[in-house]
Amino acid sequence: MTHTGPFKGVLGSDPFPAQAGRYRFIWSELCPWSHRVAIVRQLLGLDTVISEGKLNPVITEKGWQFSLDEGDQDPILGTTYMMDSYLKTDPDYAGRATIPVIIDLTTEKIVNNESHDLMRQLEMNFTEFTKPDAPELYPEFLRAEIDEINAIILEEVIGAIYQMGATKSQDDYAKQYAILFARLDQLDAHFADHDFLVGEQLTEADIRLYVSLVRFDVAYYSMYHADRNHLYDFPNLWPYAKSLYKIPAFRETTNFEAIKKGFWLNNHAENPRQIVPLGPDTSIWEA
Ligand SMILES: N[C@@H](CCC(=O)N[C@@H](CS)C(=O)NCC(=O)O)C(=O)O
Repeated sequence: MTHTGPFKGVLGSDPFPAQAGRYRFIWSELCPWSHRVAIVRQLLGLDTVISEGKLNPVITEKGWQFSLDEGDQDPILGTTYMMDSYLKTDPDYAGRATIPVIIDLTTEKIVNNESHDLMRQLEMNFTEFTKPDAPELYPEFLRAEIDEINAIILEEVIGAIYQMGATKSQDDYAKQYAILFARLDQLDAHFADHDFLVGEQLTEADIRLYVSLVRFDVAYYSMYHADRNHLYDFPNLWPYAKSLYKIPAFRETTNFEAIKKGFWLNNHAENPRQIVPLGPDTSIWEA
């Protein structure tokens, strides 16, 4: 965690000390990168310490907008677009205003805009504020294994899915499809006799996998043609995903309607008619 640059501050270290009420987490339920930070925040009980602002999952021509709030403004920051905070942090900023971010309310500037950093900083630097029964999501004795599986998930699950969505080459699509389903089959076999990805406990690796699994049937299966089978067809991966969904921090941050709207309405090339599918039936997650 030795990043530099205007958006690479470290929460919980000078000049951004861990403090209750000082920071605001900005995200959208559509976004898997946001979702993983949202789960960490709630799982650790930091939702009482760090407030949240939610953006509309449907992006506008001016980027992410606070149109779920009255007056189309974040009630604390008074801003309309995510870009407003990027420009407040760096007036010359010319890149994309991505989410998630955490904002320092004393300056209304962004501390950090990288979900990997935000997860780790909350896990490791806010321990004085975490609830007493909070899980240790990146325990020292499992770190090597967690790092290894995180890299695999990034490349062979999320990475393969996004490449399948982006490529214009049939061969490349087929290659990524093979990588993705080989990995999902391997994970399915793993969960035949394990409850978690690493060790005997919930870790951040499970959170990173969950945010892809929960989007699989409602978005990736049809939009990115990740369609060899549904998530619910896997004998072990499906019960594993549902067991995570039973945990309030996972379930309460999962909004299938927002995910569907975001994926289907933000991808004009894939969905030129702008219809949001009514299926699949997501009530099966509750069973
Ligand atoms: N590296 C970033 C990536 C975040 C990201 O790609 N966010 C997407 C939404 S899921 C975004 O804000 N895209 C807006 C844009 O590209 O304009 C992270 O993991 O935090």
